[in-house]
Order: sequence, then structure tokens, then C-alpha cells
Amino acid sequence: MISVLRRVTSSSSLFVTRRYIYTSFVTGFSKMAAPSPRYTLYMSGTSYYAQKVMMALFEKNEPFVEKLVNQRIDDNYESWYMKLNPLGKVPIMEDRGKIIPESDDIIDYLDKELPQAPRLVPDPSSDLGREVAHFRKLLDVSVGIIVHGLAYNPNLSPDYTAVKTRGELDEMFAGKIAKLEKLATEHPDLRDAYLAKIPPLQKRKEMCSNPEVVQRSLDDLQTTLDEVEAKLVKGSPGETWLLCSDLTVADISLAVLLRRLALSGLASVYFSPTLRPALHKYWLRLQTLPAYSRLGDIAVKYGVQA
Ligand SMILES: N[C@@H](CCC(=O)N[C@@H](CS)C(=O)NCC(=O)O)C(=O)O
Repeated sequence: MISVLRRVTSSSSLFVTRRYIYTSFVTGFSKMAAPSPRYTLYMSGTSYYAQKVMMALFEKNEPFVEKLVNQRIDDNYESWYMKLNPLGKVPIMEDRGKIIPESDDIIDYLDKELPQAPRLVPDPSSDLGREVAHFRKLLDVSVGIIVHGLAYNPNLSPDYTAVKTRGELDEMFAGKIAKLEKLATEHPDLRDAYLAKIPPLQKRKEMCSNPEVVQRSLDDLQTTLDEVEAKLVKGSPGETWLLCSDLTVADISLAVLLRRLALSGLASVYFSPTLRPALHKYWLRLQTLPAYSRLGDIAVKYGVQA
């Protein structure tokens, strides 16, 4: 897991820090005289996976520097970012020169580094740890296929509120592919990394525009949330979190998923009070959790619906 850590030592990385300092914010400070935060999160207002990490940081009350990688203009393709994360994905976290990609790995890392704060990842050899791992995997839903898939196939869900039209999505995919091809020629050192990003984009577009694939994702999510409902019913709905009285990383996965579904107009399809009463109560309780509400503040700050 942490074997993927890398050290930022090149002069170009230092340049990056200076160049992008203007798009950084410190989140979580109450006093002006506080020392600089140890952690820097490269994030975007729209990133689902960055939301997971931010919710973990908020829950742990750990201040961090927010470094905006504006995905609305594909900042994640810029060569300075590709040098930090050749996968060109958001988020990554920097801890005193170490770069940590992958939201799950970042949360695991933070949980080890900040053991005094509320623990989110119980010992994986304990019963609770095994359950957390199971639900974390179960809830790792490809929400993009649902959100973009419904934009291509709005007839599959009458309640869906599209963020983009089919034409806009076509344009978005084509624009990204053209940009990657151009960057691959401009940056020979990153050529392979840029070109490697094109087939997954083409595949994603194919999947999103195929109604059968999208319908399957919608149905699979119903099955997933049936299991979640069954688990919640075993606790005290509205009073306990998913697996116990304490919040765990599995709750973070569930929280960001429910948030994205609600923002897409799909709350009534997946967690209405009649369809899944325990999950509905969970959703109501989530609204009172400061670490969750702060995701709304981030969305407002960056002027996005996410
Ligand atoms: N497995 C990664 C997924 C990260 C990811 O897919 N991030 C999206 C934003 S939510 C992204 O950067 N997509 C851009 C791309 O793949 O080019 C994680 O958990 O951090």
C-alpha cells in the first residue's frame, strides 16, 4: 500500500509549489498563528475520491492545504501534475515530500499517522476490521458510469437530473482525448503516461452510452444498498453508523455515494423512507455530521455541484 509513496525532490516540483501556491487554501485552521499544515491535498471541487479524503481529514479535525487541480479544465493532465501522479488522477496527498496517490491508501495512511484522532480503519484482523474492508469494497461503486450513463440514457431514470447533455458529454470525451494526444507530443517524457489514458476514456464513453451496461450498474447498486439496509436494520437505525456506534471509513464511502446519488436526483430511487427506511434515517443523520456538512462548504467554495 504505502510502497507507492514517492518523494518530491525535483526542481520542477519546487517550481510547481511556487506556481500553484496561489490556488492553495488552508482548511481547518481557527487561529492565524497556527503552524503550516503537514498535509497538502491536491484536490478538485468535483472529485468524488477527493471528497472521501477530505471527509476523513475533517472527521480527524486535521488541517490541510488544499491545492486546487481544476478538473473542469483538465489541470490533472498538466505536465506538473502528471509528474506527481502519472495516472493523472485526483486526489494525491503530499506529506513532507512524500506523494501518496489513491484515496483509500491516503485514508489508511492518515489513520496510521494520526492514531490519536478518531480511528477510521479498525485493525483488519478484527471482526470489525473485516466488515469494514468488506463494505469498503462493496461501496466502491463506479458512480461515474451511473451519473454519466444516465446523461446518455435519461429514459432509464425519470428522476435523474442531468449535469450534462449527451452532446456535451460527447464533446467532453472528444476534447479530453484530443488534449491527451496533443500533450503526448509536447511532452515526450510523459508520452506513454498520456497515451495510456486514452483507451480507458474511450471504454468509459462506450460503457456510458450503452443502456444495458448502465441498467446493470443501476441494478447492481440496488443489490448493494439492499445489503447496506440489512446491515443498518441490525443496529439502531438513525443512531448507530453503518457497522457500529463509531464512524468508520465504510461510512465515508457510503456518505459520498449517497451524496452523489442525491445530487443526481436519485435519492427517491435508492433511499426513500418507504424503500429503505434505515438508510433514509442514516441519510438524515449524516446531514448533522460536521465532517459531512463541510463537503457542502467545499462545493460552495469552488462553485460546483458535487
Ligand atoms: N482509485 C482512485 C480514483 C481516482 C479518480 O478516478 N479520480 C477521478 C476524479 S474523481 C479523476 O481524477 N479522473 C480523471 C482521469 O481519470 O483522467 C482513487 O481512489 O483515488
